[in-house]
Parts: sequence; C-alpha cells; structure tokens
Amino acid sequence: MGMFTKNYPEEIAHRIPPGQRLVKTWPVLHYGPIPKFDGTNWPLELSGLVENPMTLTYHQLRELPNVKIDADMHCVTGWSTLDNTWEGVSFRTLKELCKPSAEARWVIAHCEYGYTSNLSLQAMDDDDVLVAWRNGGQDLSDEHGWPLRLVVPKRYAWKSAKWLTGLEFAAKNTRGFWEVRGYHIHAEPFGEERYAHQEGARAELEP
Ligand SMILES: Nc1nc2c(c(=O)[nH]1)N[C@H]1C(S)=C(S)[C@@H](COP(=O)(O)O)O[C@H]1N2
Ligand SMILES: [Mo]
Repeated sequence: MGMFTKNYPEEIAHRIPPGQRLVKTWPVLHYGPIPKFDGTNWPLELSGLVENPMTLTYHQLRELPNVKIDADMHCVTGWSTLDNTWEGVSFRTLKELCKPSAEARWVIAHCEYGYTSNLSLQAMDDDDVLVAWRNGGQDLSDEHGWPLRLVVPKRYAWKSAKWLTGLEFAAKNTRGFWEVRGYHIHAEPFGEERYAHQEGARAELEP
C-alpha cells in the first residue's frame, strides 16, 4: 500500500490503483515548454516497420472515423482522475492505415520538443487507445496537449504523450524519455509498475 492510499466508496475503490489518490481538478504535468499550434497543420507521421509509411495532415487525421471513450487517468506521481471523456481517432484505425509489419512489436510516440514514450504494440492495440484532441466535450487546451495527444488509459499517464507528432513502429524496445530515467516500460497502474527495477525479465519476455 502506498502512502497516499485512502478509503474510497466501494463503487469507485476498485478503480483507484494502489498508491493513488483522487484529485478534483485535472493537473497539468509535463517536462519542458508548451508548443503553440499555428492552427493550420500539425502533421502526424506513421513510420518505422510499416508497409505504408505516411504523414497525415491534421485535416486528414480529423477526417478519419472518430471515437469517444470514457477513461480514468493515473499519474505515477500519485494523482488519478476518473471518467475523462476523450475524443479522437482510435490507434487501431491508424494501425490499419499504416499496416505494421509482422516484426513490429513496439511503438514509440514522438512529440514536439523531443519528448518520447514507448509501449509494446500489444499494449497500444486496445480499443481504448486513441490519438485525441478533445476532453470533456471541449478541445484540449494547449497545456493538455492541443492539438494532438496520445491517450493510453490502462498505463501510467506519462505514456499519454502530449503534442504528438509521430508513431514509430519497431522490432526492438527503445526506451522513451521517462523510461530511460528509471521508469517502467509497461507501466500498469494496477500492478503498480512504476520503476524500471521492477521489470525483471518481463521487458524481454513480453510482448
Ligand atoms: N510531450 C509530453 N507529453 C507528456 C509529458 C511530457 O513531459 N511531455 N508528461 C506526461 C506526464 S508525466 C503526465 S502525468 C501527463 C499529464 O497530462 P496532463 O498534463 O494533460 O494532465 O502527460 C504526459 N505527457
Ligand atoms: Mo505523470
């Protein structure tokens, strides 16, 4: 049990991972500056081990089938928020467009100003993973990732990369910004997978 663990009502207690606490307002958290979108284009590159490498214009991306999901968010520093409504394009739609090759097992998210994060393709290939531009029925604010961010609800929130510029498919695990600084490659909040030293052989074995 983490130091922040409190007793929550039964209806929600099972949704709060060990060591997390609920916050009422949505924090802003990132390293480095907030980019400004000029309102015209924010290309998204789908690259690496794919049959159809492509760069989608912002307009093309927004024209793809949209999805709306309801998800919880858990930051490794300890805060969680429940029932966030996100709108965007499903990762699976992008995957079908670029067609990762059979050897692709990892996805590296690239962001403005060089932030990266990576996850197994297995973790990304879920129906609640999306590239989003709206939250709570409103366009994202600049500080929450406008005009584009990744949302991976079942992993700690550093994997939900803001100001996303590309998704790169790879055969090997190249650790991202926080992953090289000692954070966990898989990062499942309910397993409290916070730190790299907890990985054991798992990073090698899976996926
Ligand atoms: N580009 C970028 N994305 C990022 C980060 C960052 O430093 N740079 N920080 C991550 C972390 S640690 C968290 S907890 C979430 C926070 O998202 P929020 O500011 O919208 O709450 O963004 C993630 N995405
Ligand atoms: Mo975080």
